[in-house]
Amino acid sequence: MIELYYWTTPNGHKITMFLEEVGLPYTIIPVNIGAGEQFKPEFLKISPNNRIPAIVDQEPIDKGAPISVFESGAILLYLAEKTGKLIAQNVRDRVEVLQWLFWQMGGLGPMAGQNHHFNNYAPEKIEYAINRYVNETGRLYAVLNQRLADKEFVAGDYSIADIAAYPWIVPYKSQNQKLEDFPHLKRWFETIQARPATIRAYEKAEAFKNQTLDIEKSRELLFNQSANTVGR
Ligand SMILES: N[C@@H](CCC(=O)N[C@@H](CS)C(=O)NCC(=O)O)C(=O)O
Repeated sequence: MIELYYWTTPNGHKITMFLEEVGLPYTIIPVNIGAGEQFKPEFLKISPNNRIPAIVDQEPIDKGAPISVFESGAILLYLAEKTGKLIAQNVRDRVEVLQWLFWQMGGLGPMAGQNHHFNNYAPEKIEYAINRYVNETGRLYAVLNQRLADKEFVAGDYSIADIAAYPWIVPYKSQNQKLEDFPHLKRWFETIQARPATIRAYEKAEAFKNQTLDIEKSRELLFNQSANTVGR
């Protein structure tokens, strides 16, 4: 059984998408990041960066003690290796998956995240920051679009590289992007959106959607973190 520490955000959706796709049994442990649950000491033990997602695998393949993993890319890779699914086994196709997985983790995720922040959450509209992140998000969409011009999926067969990228394209409107500008990306997006596992993963999120809290309090918790939040 996989214990999934989860909230209804793009990085959370990555892991439910994977688990639904491969049919590995899992249980969701909600971590309401708008209510500060990511700072609970028991969560920090498995996710020291106070971010979701994280997992605890109660049945690792070596039959040893439970293994905990944080960082969505590391979790996807761990689960792909555990199951032998959604990652190629031969060296050439595997490195394709890995480089696009890392591209998402180091580029699309962080840049789209800052785009969301400065467009939707920052208390002031800072034109320079908004332009910087909207343009960079657009550039990354174009890179993905070009990659998909002659491929059904990012790295050949459907893989953790697609799963990592998809949830960051879902909120394209709030990133000030138009899918019509990226036809190959649009085709890829609609193909993944229609997968039964994707539909199930996003349905899982619905159960938690009503747990909205005081928006100001949530913003204070999420956007005023510093070294003092962590301690030294
Ligand atoms: N690089 C990390 C990013 C995780 C991340 O930013 N998670 C957000 C939700 S998508 C979070 O937990 N935020 C809580 C906070 O900022 O305190 C990953 O991919 O797992």
